[in-house]
Amino acid sequence: MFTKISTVVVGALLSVAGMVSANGAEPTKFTIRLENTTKPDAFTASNGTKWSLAFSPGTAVVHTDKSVIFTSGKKDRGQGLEAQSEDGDPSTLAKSLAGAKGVKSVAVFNTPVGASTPGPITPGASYEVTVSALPGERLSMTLMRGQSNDWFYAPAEAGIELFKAGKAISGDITSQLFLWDAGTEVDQEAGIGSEQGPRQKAPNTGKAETGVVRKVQDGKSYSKPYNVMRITISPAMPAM
Ligand SMILES: [Ca+2]
Ligand SMILES: [Ca+2]
Repeated sequence: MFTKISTVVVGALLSVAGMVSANGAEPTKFTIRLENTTKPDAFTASNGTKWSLAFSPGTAVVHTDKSVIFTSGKKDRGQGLEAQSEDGDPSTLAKSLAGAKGVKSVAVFNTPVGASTPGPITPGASYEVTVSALPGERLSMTLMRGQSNDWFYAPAEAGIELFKAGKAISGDITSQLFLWDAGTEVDQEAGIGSEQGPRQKAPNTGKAETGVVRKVQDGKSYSKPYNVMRITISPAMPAM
């Protein structure tokens, strides 16, 4: 009986603390997990080559303005999205965004869970990254789709609202991500293109495209993020 009463009291305290947080007194800490849900050698190219899909290190950006990384239908801004999309290197983009107008924080994720050195997430592997945000703030993420020339995953340019009616979002947000073409390098066939990440002789190698940032619409099921990855977000319980 006594145990049961204590549990009820603790629950009541937690919800009070949660309300304080939602009102903006304290930022909420969110843990984001990005998991590669594909299997090794799951895909076959037109020449019969089997290939696996991997995703690169990337950025998690908390922002208040709505288009801090790119604008759909416009050329890449030359702030590092090209290296993120072509070579899987988020470092230049992260540096450009840190302290930029409307940007609250920039985190780089580059080391798979359980690994000791940076690298891509291969089939079954995950990244985890933590961000802090106040109600009204938004989340954008960028990461490269391996086996492409210049394709990256990100939400719509406005980002993902981290709070709904003042309450921190929680759960699966994969459906809010899209696959984008950065418009910086001409596309080759996935998995075998000579200028794609795993095969190019050096970073930033390949035929320049001078196109615009746009959604990839190649009709392939593996180009839908929810068929190849799972992204979940968990807000931390407020500290007691
Ligand atoms: Ca392209
Ligand atoms: Ca390339």
